[in-house]
Amino acid sequence: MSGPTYLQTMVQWLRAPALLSTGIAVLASGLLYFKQNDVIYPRNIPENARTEVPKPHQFKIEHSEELSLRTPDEVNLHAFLIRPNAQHARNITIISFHGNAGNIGHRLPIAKVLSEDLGCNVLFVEYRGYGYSSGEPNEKGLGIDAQTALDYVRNRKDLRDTKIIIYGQSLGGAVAIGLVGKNQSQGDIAGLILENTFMSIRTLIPSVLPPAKYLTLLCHQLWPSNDVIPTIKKVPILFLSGLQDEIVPASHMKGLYDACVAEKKIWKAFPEGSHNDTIAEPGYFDAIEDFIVNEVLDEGEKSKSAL
Ligand SMILES: *[C@@H]1O[C@H](CO)[C@@H](O)[C@H](O)[C@H]1NC(C)=O
Ligand SMILES: *[C@@H]1O[C@H](CO)[C@@H](O)[C@H](O)[C@H]1NC(C)=O
Ligand SMILES: CC(=O)N[C@H]1CO[C@H](CO)[C@@H](O)[C@@H]1O
Repeated sequence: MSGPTYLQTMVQWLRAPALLSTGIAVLASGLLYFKQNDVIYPRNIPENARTEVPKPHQFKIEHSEELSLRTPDEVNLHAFLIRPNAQHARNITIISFHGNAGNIGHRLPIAKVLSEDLGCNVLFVEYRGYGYSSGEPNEKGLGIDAQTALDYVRNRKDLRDTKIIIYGQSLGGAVAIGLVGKNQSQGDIAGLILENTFMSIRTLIPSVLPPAKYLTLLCHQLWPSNDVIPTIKKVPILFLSGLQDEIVPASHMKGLYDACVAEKKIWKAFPEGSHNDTIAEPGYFDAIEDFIVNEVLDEGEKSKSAL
């Protein structure tokens, strides 16, 4: 793997800011209804997250394009498309939805491994209000952003005949589940990968902070993944769960797994993985590669190994 050093650096960064956990405390301490978008979408953490988005060349990523995707409601989404070397390329495009802080540049080490080591095209999209994207984040808007990213891949000549995998970490898992739930009927979404995501925001609040239980009704950003996941039938799903997750208890991933009735569902737990660093646990990318080879590619495509 070419990416471990970058991944370690990325994990160091992810450890620094206080993310959802402090967010929940703020939520509970009364700022509640009007401030919850700032809490659930801390797009200004770290401090320079809206002004400095690291570029692919800083991670020695060779093939990349910087894109601006226009949504139907006229928001400009900043995105990177990372391509594998032609001789290693697989017939796959991964659309990645990020967690709730930072920007896509901070997560480029992940794209590097997925493209260079696993041979996939990778589209990293920055939600509205994050990084260089315009607009303000909210549940409805992020749903439009996700749809815009998928439609972009579906309409782009050199990507539209690839198999699409939707990959979401933490908040991005909820975005990914919502998108696949709405768009599975066309049959071009070949896989869904979820990492350390929650069953819903309302169920997350009491498990993180029991006294806040009664506050959950004031929560207007719902992200009801537990209701949507049972509607996904034909798309294979990989669940990557860090059992030491201190922000989203691992019981949420297990709950989603249990609620899942997809024809293929794969469970992969990382006993030492916490919310931020499961990505750097041994076997993480192997699990993704196994999923791609066993559940996503057609028989004829399997022999063309990317490695
Ligand atoms: C992950 O990030 C959270 C929030 O910033 C922090 O509280 C926690 O200590 C981090 N976890 C690890 C294992 O570094
Ligand atoms: C890539 O996958 C698509 C969608 O399954 C399929 O139609 C196409 O034939 C595949 N292309 C190659 C070169 O294997
Ligand atoms: C093919 C398909 O199912 N597309 C749908 C994806 O979801 C959007 C938003 O709900 C619909 O407008 C599309 O028809």
